[in-house]
Amino acid sequence: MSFIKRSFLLLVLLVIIFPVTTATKCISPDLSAAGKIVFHSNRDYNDYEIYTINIDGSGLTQITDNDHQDCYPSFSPDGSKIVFERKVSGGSQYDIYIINADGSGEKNLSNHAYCEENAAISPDGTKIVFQREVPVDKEELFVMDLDGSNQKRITYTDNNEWHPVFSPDGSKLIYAISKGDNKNQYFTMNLENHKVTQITNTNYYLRQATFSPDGTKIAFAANKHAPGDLEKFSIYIMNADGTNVKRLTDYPYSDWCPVFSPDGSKIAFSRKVDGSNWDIFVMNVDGSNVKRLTTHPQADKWPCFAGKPR
Ligand SMILES: [Ca+2]
Ligand SMILES: [Ca+2]
Ligand SMILES: [Ca+2]
Ligand SMILES: [Ca+2]
Repeated sequence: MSFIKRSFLLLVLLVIIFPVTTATKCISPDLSAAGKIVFHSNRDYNDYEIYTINIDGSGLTQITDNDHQDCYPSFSPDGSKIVFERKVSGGSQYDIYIINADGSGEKNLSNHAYCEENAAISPDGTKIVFQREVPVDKEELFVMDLDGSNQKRITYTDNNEWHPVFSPDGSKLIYAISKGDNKNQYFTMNLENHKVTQITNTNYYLRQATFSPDGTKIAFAANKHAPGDLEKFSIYIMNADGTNVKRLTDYPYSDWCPVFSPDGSKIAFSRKVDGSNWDIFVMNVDGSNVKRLTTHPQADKWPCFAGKPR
């Protein structure tokens, strides 16, 4: 056997014995779900339902169909499940639900008299972080297992903690704290020691921050270009430590809720296209090549990619 053949065999054996481990511990996305975006819409002119669509705008699929408000969906990392929040018809508060991406197996995970919102699944697919409106203390962050068990409260403050999402390696959360000044500042929490680090200190309002898949950047919506105007948000990007803030979109109405594609090359977001109608858009990560994926006159909002759970 030649040296080259022996070396190749050795390499194959090494890969079999020591599989390449990714630094992020992410589960490989299901290829059938790759590029899919989940969002909520009231395009049936009733209450909100959950839908999915492909990144090229094809394959629109309705996932839920009921009289309840189903909204703010997030994919699991493998694209097989969707978490979302529901306010039942006639109800006054939300619960966190999970459903299979084909619409089967729906389950109420929080089933609690307080309002639970903004659920996001961890990159290893085992935990869900969410916010619960705890009376007196206002919004607090909780984590639970994917079946709703082991609910644990992880913040105890007089401020509102909200919109939590995991970092791509699952080691920390990024989330907003609102101190009643109508601005929001973003913080990270190390999930091992619960150390909290403030990463923004702005005089403008920001919301919906999310890490890039490699953890080096944070995309968010903000009105830095029009402080005080809550009708004029754009998509921005910054380094993970809060430095080097750059504006990516420039539109007369609001752009909200940026999310990275699993390969980090694209950002999907929702845009208020004409002052009332919202649609789902996708662009390159540098803000170029903006493409509209939905065109329905009703609201289409809150995109999230399969393979990058918010
Ligand atoms: Ca509904
Ligand atoms: Ca509830
Ligand atoms: Ca709080
Ligand atoms: Ca629309």
